[in-house]
Amino acid sequence: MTALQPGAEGTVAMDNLTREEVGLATRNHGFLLEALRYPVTPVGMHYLLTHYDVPSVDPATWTLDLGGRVERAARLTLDEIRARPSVTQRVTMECAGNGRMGLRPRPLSQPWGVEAVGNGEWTGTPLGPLLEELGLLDDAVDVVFTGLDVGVENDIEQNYERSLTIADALRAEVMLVYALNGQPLPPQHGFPLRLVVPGWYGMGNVKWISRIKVVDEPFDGYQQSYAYRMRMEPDEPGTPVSWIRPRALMIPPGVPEFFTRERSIPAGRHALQGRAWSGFGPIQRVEVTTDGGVTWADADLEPQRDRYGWVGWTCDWQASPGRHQLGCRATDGQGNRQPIEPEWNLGGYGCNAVQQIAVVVTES
Ligand SMILES: Nc1nc2c(c(=O)[nH]1)N[C@H]1C(S)=C(S)[C@@H](COP(=O)(O)O)O[C@H]1N2
Ligand SMILES: [Mo]
Repeated sequence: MTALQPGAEGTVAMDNLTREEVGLATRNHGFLLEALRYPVTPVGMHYLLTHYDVPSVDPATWTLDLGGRVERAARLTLDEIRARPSVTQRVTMECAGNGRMGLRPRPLSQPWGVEAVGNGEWTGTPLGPLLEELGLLDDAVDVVFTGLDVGVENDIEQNYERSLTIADALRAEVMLVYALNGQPLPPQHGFPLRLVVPGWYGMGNVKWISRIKVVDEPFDGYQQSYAYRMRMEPDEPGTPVSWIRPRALMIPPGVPEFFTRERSIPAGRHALQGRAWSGFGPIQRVEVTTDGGVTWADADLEPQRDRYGWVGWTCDWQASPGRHQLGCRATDGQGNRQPIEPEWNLGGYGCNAVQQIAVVVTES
């Protein structure tokens, strides 16, 4: 591996945001916490993360190349893909770096608060049957998805590329997607075709796919074998980032001050509400604190409509005058519960510490 460049994974900062982080943050927006009110996130409010540039794609000439360790390679047009069996799923997508800004020292990358999430209604065709039709050869190991976008990371020029093992690629929920919330994919979300891997952090959902290649050795591309690894030191191999850890978010109550975003709300009874999700299993429990984590109350959960989509929760709050520190935490079906403090790792991945919201309650 080449030496680390400033801004490559493995460089950190303590205090003020750098110019580069702010530059990334103006391109890659989070969603708006008040948009938690919508069961399906409106397209323009879904978070956005693009490593390089949105590529220019001509739908008239675009094709998807399928090949490698298969019996029958194929080339499909968008119309041919759309003519295949279609499925629509609500899936909560979250960037693996969500929550990164809570770390000290702070890994230098896209500086996410807690807003790198959205619950989209994705329409596409299941990947598994398509791979079966191609005829996977016995020595097939990984399926590599190549995006049309090109850039440089850690001195390496590359197309954005990620792989799935054959077993992961054949999961029934994994799909090739051409529509979001009933509209053709917008350019920034991967037009004309992207991968959606329900339950996994965002990096696996390759946008602007133009090639799917089955390979007979574990794929070792940059985004697979170097980036998106849980590790403490740059020269450790680490473990791959995959399933989304549990998280609950709350619609910040009351009204914000313009610049500080500090909240104020009149004393009285308020219904706190939000959403929770986890890749590991259905949400079992959401707890709410209004005293900075001293006491926790159980929120009421809506039935979980979609296995990989978020679930709504509400919790009554009798707000008394003064300053209050609000928070919420989710526990999933495998017993994973959000920590109060994020666990540090070099890339700043999987930082699912509880969201904290300071609210000033005024005399009503
Ligand atoms: N081709 C390509 N696919 C990509 C990316 C990218 O930069 N290029 N970013 C990944 C990351 S890190 C995330 S979090 C999600 C974001 O998807 P969205 O922008 O549609 O929300 O896309 C993933 N797929
Ligand atoms: Mo991401």
